[in-house]
Amino acid sequence: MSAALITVYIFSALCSNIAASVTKTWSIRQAGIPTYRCACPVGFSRCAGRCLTRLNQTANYSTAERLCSEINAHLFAPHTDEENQCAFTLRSGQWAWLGYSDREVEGEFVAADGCGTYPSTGVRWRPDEPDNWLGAEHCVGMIAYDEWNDRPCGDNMYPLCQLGNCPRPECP
Ligand SMILES: [Ca+2]
Ligand SMILES: [Ca+2]
Repeated sequence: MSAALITVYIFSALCSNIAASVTKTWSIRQAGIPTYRCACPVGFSRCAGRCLTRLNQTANYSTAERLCSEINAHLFAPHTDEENQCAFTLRSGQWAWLGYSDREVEGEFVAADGCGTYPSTGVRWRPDEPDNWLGAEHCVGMIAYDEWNDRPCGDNMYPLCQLGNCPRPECP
């Protein structure tokens, strides 16, 4: 499939999702039921329909995972370009941990939200990444632009946390 076809496909899928979400929200409002399911708790901001926050302390990867879980969240695993831009904005120029790691199987980057894996040949990687440098890089950070890099899990970065697992919330 060509890149153009893939783009059209993704765009179509996004549009149909948005249309379904808008219809759902409208229906809920019509019925007079509060739309609290679609609001983010205090401390989280909404971006691309996700409830996200950047913690205010750096930590290694396993501690970052724990800190997110302490607020009933997990490390943010962007799945779309829009979500990836949310991560870029949220990190505000700081090094930040994302919810992907290949700690279990080298080269298989598993999403922290349970929504599958991201290929090591994907477009979100920084050029020449992931390189598993010195055989010791198994955790994914965003440290330059909006690009991903596999890094040693012992690095200290700001955790980006996200609410919600698979299946993903239906809110727009
Ligand atoms: Ca690795
Ligand atoms: Ca690397």
